[in-house]
Amino acid sequence: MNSAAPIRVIDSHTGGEPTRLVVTGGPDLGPGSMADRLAVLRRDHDWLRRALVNEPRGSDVMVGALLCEPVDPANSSGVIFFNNVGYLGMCGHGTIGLMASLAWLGIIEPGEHRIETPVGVVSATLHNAHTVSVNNVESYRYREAVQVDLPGGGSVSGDIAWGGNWFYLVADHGQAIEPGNTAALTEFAGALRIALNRAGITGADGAEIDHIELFGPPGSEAEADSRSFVLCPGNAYDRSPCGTGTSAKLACLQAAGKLQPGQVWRQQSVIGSVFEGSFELAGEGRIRPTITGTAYVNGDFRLVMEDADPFRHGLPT
Ligand code: PYC
Repeated sequence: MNSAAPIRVIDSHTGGEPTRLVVTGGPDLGPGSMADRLAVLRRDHDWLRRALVNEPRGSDVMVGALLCEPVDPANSSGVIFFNNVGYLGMCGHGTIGLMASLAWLGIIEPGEHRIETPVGVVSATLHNAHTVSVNNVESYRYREAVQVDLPGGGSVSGDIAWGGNWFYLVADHGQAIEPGNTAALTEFAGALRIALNRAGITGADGAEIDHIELFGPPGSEAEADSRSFVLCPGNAYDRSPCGTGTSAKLACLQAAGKLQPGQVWRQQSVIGSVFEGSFELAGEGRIRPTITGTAYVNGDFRLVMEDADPFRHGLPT
């Protein structure tokens, strides 16, 4: 027997990184904040995350998003992001994809929109059908030059920063940040993340550092200031320059006195897509980053979940 679930999704990609947005048919998570609703989604409806982003319907690189009614009606929407292994506090490329998808549906017009996320309210400006600037959550460098020993010998030094997720940012790693080297980069960054966790090195309040960001020179200096490789928690690498990762990078540049408020930083991803970032000072060593990128809608469909299909809710993670 076939049963079509009334769950409609819009697919988009931001600089090559996909976002799959549930626009209707998601579960009722109650009237709480996005952080409260994330807890309900995680506890009672994790099947939706798996159905959307895990194989056989999804893939490791897919980021899912659930569109929610905002708590404050003055805000345009709420959103909860997730991936193949769990939930994200905030997602920069996903917010750009969300805005492009809502514009494609005719739900929002160009201009500024406030969006509730589990880690706070962000504002996003839709410039045209594809180009979006995200004024992200306050970001900061938490620790500077933290040394980590690698399992095969040697060590690296990197900064720990918050940009809406926790990042360990490394420049001096000896790896080539090139599209043909993603398998080796994934292995290196994965080993680094394990080493960090084993050494008990965390973000503030013991938070797990689940994103690793490696930097190198840009493909061409005319295109960007730097090229990066970002390993996400589920071991997929970000095809975009990573909005929260670029926010963490801006916080480190500011803390090191290498970038001034309003100055533009062009961050290139390992596949060559570019985000532009700048910041305002937010006090107490924090910045408010703005990240600009482009997204395109590339799918609009309803999920089908056949009762007889043992994997209708995705493979378990
Ligand atoms: O753009 O912030 C981002 C992001 C986080 C994980 C994947 N993309």
